[in-house]
Amino acid sequence: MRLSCTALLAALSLPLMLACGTSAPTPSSAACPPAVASRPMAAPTASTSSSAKAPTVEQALAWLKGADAALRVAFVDQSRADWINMNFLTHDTSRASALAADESMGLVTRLIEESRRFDGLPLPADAARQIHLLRVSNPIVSPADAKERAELAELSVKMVDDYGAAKYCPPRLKGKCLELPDLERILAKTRDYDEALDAWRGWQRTARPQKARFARYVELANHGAREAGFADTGALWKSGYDMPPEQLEAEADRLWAVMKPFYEELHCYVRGRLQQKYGKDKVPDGKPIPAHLLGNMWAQEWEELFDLLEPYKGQPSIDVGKRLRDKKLDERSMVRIGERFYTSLGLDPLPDTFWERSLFKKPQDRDVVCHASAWDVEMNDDLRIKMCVEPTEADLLTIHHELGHDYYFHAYKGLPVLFQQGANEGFHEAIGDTIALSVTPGYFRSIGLLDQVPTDERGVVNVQMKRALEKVAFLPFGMLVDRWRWDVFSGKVAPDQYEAAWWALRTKYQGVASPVPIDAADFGAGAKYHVVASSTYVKYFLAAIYQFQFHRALCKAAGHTGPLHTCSIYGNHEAGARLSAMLALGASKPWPEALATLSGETRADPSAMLEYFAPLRAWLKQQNAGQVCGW
Ligand code: X8Z
Ligand code: ZN
Repeated sequence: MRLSCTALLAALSLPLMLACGTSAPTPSSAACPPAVASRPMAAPTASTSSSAKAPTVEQALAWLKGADAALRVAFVDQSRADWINMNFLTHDTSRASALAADESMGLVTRLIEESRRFDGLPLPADAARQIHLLRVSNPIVSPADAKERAELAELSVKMVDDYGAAKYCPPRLKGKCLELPDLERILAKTRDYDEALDAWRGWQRTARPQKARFARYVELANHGAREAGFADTGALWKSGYDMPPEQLEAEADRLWAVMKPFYEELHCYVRGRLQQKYGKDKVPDGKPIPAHLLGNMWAQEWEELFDLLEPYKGQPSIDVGKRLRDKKLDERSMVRIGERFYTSLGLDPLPDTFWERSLFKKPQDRDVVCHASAWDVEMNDDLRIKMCVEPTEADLLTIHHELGHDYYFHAYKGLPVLFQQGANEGFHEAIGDTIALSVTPGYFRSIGLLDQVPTDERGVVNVQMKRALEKVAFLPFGMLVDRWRWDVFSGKVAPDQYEAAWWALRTKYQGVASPVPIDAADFGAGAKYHVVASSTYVKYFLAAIYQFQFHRALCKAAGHTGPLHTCSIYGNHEAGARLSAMLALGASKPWPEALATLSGETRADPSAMLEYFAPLRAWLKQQNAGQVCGW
């Protein structure tokens, strides 16, 4: 099942990394034996026989119990293999991961097929929901054909592994190579057009060999999705939101339409400042911004440019990164800071095994997948993160993000496996970010990471600008990654158009342009982790909206009365209890019900985000007066 940036690895992002050791539980009922023997995939099954007579509700429930047990075993096996692989990228760990993926995909495909027998039965709501989730929660459903399944598993693992091990070796460095974190650091720090271009281009190039693999993966994944009854893999992805797939797209459009004017105002201001820095020949009026100038490999978050974009100079510093470095806080200490926020809400401390088993620091002696992720390998509070932490404010916030996943895992660990997911995928992504919204300058001062808190209007605008460069700037990228994949999966975009379609979307939504001529041999989309890792993306767009809604609700529960941007729920147990109640539901209820437990609302509502940023928005409007905005 899909889950966050959890381990899902290779393609099959299972819901959670389940528990219960290696010996598999036995299905509980002999009346309608599920296709799940002690090792998933072990034996042919009676239940797939179409000649069986109509099953009963009791048989369906017994089957579900067996399915739950078998999924747990398969997911734990896969998760463990993925953990090892992503922490030690070698030929053999990759093979082990692919074999585990093959098994768990095979199991899911078979269970989906078997579950058809129960269609039309008057099942209890919980059981019907589990069967629904079985069908929609795995981003990749393998074809029934064993050869195709093995090929899909191998391709999926190979793409992630190559992403993790990719390097750019510029001739000028004479054999020394740069990895993604090095290139990201260059983009964040340099203000030299050509140096940024070199780092950006170097990384883009690494994705070229992935393109043919990805095209084949699309064919195979679509084959599986169609066998499972979906129009294509994109339709499968859009089916996980308790609404028809087309409605999800319309819902994303609705939210984007509300937020777009704000994004355009921010874009306008940023372009103006970049013109001052680089000149109008490099950053022309009325045109998209070159994609390598925004301080981030994908131009998805722009906060690294804060030094260039700071509205008011001479305000108290809000640069926590410098203090982290001055204090020489190591990776573990940074994660402890994150944990302390959650425990201040009355949530449990992380288990000892979290500290023993997580990866916090980029190893020097081997390749790993550095993209941050959160795990529960044994689905039994075996919480972990895997992250190449750097002493920066961005990474401190990402730690809060990842711990949000872990606290979700922890809250729902007692539920049936198929409920061990977020209320929807966007919820999973929103939890840690909701907490991070309470990581305010005032909070940083209280833990000794800032000396002074900006209080006057100018200081507030500075703080808001920094947040908007992260949150508002992100919105269009959050939208477009899956728009591109939906079009690829539906066949609207063929492999020879991958690159052109990618840039068309980036220009349309983000207002950024490729700094080099578009070349069909490139694979810009494949230079993004989630694309090669089968990790869905529109969840982050939704999460960006939800988190402000969650924040507003938790602030209300905490008794906060001032403007939303001044609220921190740090230390508030009432807010913690509210949050925990929603987390504990997992995916057991449709997401509007989960939302209602937290906020009383049943719809995504961008008004909270707009309310939060009201001071900045008013300021931007003044700044942009008389400017020609848009692209
Ligand atoms: O992938 C992530 C997290 C792990 S779920 C670090 N994020 C997206 C990205 O990096 O592209 C968080 C924000 C968007
Ligand atoms: Zn995440």
